Amino acid sequence: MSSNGVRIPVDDATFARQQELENWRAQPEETLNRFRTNGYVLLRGALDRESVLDLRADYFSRFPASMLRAGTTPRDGIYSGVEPDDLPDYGTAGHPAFDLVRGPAFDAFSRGPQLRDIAETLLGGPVELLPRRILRHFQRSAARASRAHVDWDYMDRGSDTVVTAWVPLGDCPIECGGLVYLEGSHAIPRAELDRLRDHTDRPHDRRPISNDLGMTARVLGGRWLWTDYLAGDVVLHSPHLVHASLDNTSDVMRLSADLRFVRSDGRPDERWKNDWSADDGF
Ligand SMILES: O=C(O)CCC(=O)C(=O)O
Repeated sequence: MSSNGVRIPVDDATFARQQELENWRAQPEETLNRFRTNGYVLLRGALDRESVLDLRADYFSRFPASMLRAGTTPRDGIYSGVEPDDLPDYGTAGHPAFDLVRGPAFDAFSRGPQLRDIAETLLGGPVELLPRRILRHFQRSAARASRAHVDWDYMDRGSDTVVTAWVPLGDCPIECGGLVYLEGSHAIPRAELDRLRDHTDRPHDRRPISNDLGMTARVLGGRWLWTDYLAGDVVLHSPHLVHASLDNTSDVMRLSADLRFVRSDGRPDERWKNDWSADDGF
């Protein structure tokens, strides 16, 4: 197991499964209770699986067919090992990720009533979807993933009545490198997070906490909470919960969206009011 190429010990001191909440639709109070207690809540089957897979197919069909393993479909999203030539940098103008987040299908998907209802349950009132919606695509060859961080460090110029919905766009078992949460970390005092920020591969950027997830868990305490996500699942987290992602070691490409909702009486961070572009600097 690794994240950004840095190995992580695979043992019970470092990893544990995320909590599941059966029949969450019938238990809005318990859903909220879990979210407040744990800083995240995993909701199985919250979205229509076929709609999720349609969006996956839409995205991967925008690449040259040579990027997909022969005999497979864009809906499968299986990497051939051939990196397309002549693509703009990831998520910048002209790249499929840049175009997808500006298109009507992605817009309708992210504005669907299911996600809004869940966000309203968790934030306790009407919500607005923040326009800056990030699409993430990680494939095996890259050894690239998200460093340990809290969302608040990227959006601290607005109110913190915010919830992030992390939406896997396709099945995402652990070998595809999904999102992991550091158990109980929403309660860790900020000064303790700050102590780790020197131990990073990006010393010029004070927002990530560390690229070394094993060390992060040892120093801060808690285990990395993982699960095998299925298309249709959504996991929601507090802006103060430490999270990261793992390297994809599978041929199945990881595609996901992070969508953020702010309570309507809160003030959105100005930087999140425009469509995402990977070079927007935020
Ligand atoms: O998908 C990832 O690798 C990171 C996502 C994330 O940081 C988030 O949803 O807040």
